[in-house]
Amino acid sequence: MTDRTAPRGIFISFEGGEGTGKSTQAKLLRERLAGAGVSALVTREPGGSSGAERIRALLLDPDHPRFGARAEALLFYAARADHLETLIGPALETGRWVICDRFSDSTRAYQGALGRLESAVVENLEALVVGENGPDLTILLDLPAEIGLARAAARRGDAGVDGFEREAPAFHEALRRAYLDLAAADPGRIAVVDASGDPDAVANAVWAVVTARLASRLAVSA
Ligand code: Z5A
Repeated sequence: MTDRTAPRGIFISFEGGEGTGKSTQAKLLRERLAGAGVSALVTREPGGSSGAERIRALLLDPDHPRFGARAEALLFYAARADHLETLIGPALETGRWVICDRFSDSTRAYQGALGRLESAVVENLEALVVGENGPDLTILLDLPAEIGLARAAARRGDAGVDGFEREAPAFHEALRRAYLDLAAADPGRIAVVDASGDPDAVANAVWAVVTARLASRLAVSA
């Protein structure tokens, strides 16, 4: 049942390059929050809602080369609009917290910085689609690209790779730099966490950030 008296939930996104542990940490954070009495929904981008998952299939089709940066940005934001309207927004309205594996900073890093799409294009789409409804807190999992790529390759095994996974190691190292630049430009929202430890050590570091930055909301929600 919808709780219309609850304060709006908190929106947290995880960002970082491939294999930095975003999906792993999103689930571990949900468990920590549950232990603190907070119900959180874990979702992902591209995708999350049924319409956005259909756009994800287009974007990550292993049999199709990557779209250009402009077309990709439009598709990622089309998926994001559906995700926000049908899943994230309604969950936050009922007081549930939302943890999202990637969000707009991925477009800023991949299509903006790496795809060389003018930042004005991304920020206009951001204003149109997201506006004031973006994450309250973003956790950037930082790791040398070669470690993330090795983790992702080990998990993938013999499965096929999509166009993003085919990018050269230098692309992934430049991506790391782009993310760190985004964090430096918006330290009030983006917290950088060293993702090189084992999953529990990284989860402890993530929890330290969440409790420090959202202490008042945790006390209210628990
Ligand atoms: N993209 C974009 O270009 N623009 C956008 O706006 C958006 C996305 C939203 C989505 O790919 C692609 O879309 C992505 C960016 C682009 N391209 N790439 N590359 P995806 O959703 O299929 O994949 P991903 O987002 O890159 O996530 P990932 O590669 O699946 O990695 P992860 O979620 O960061 O990591 P993980 O799945 O938690 O862990 C990977 C493996 O490492 C796994 O076996 C774990 O058990 C292991 N692991 C996790 N943590 C650790 C630690 N701490 N130590 C050791 N091993 C670990």
